[in-house]
Amino acid sequence: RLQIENLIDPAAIATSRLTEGKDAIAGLTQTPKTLPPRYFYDDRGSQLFEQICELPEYYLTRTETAILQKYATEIARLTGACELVELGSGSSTKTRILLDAYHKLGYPLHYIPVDVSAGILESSARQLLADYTTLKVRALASTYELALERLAPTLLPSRTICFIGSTLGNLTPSESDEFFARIFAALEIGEYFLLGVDLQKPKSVLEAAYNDCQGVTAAFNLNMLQHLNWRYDSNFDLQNFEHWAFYNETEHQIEMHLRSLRSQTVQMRSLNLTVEFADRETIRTEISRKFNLTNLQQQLQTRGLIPIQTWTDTKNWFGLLLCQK
Ligand code: AVI
Repeated sequence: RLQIENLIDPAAIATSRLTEGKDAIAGLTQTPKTLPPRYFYDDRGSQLFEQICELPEYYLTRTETAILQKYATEIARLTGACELVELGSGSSTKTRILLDAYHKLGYPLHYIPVDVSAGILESSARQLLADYTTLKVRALASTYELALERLAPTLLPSRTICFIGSTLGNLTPSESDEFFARIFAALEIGEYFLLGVDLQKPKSVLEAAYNDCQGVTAAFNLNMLQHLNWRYDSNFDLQNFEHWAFYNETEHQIEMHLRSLRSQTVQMRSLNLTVEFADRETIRTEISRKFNLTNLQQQLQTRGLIPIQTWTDTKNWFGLLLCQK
């Protein structure tokens, strides 16, 4: 019942080695400096992210889970029997709520988790198969782009592509437009897109979520430098940087930065790059956009993904949208 495909094939890996690090070079040689959030997720970073999801201040995971628990049956009734594709499936924890709902309605369970981390993909798929005896899994170790291009025709009456956890917020507006176009292209008319997003709310709540008391988010942010040290044979001294996160009210986004605590020079040997930092200069490591539901619904509609139902929690902190092509 388990099929695992690695779409990050040898040819693609060979090409990615050649281009590997280009994004880091581009980000660190521009002003202001940036680094792509993908560098958060080495093994330690992925563990720290799981810890973030449990933090009292980080309401996102808890709130989305509660919405899913309340409305999963309604979602399953609306879509009917369908194949579930999940982009960025990670540990697949929240997906279980959906699988339970489809199972209770007597629908067959076909699940296609997509994740760049083959390790977590395989272990969570095996665990799911042990727990759901009728489940069929086709796990794709892949980027979202490749996976969306390679979805085979579904054997069930419909398909739902799930993109939950507010990962959309980590894409810039132009990247999300491009992403929606890819979703549209991957769906047949009448098929579904389930999207979970974090919503605009008071600055104090948002800033607390990215500046937790235990310092887990700070460790997650700083770990990016550790990751770059081993990946690119670099010598970032973590003592010389600090975590800085704030809500940019004009752009409606949390920005995470790493701030240099002195003027310093860093060598990134395998990239052949020397990076100079002024005292207090920052590297922006992530944006996390906070959405207005009406604007987002309009944007999806424009992209041909028609929102047919939207659910939120009692505080209107998080939104779950079911769209249909
Ligand atoms: C993965 N993503 C939705 C998280 C977020 O909230 O934007 C990443 C994160 N960054 C800091 N804390 C969590």
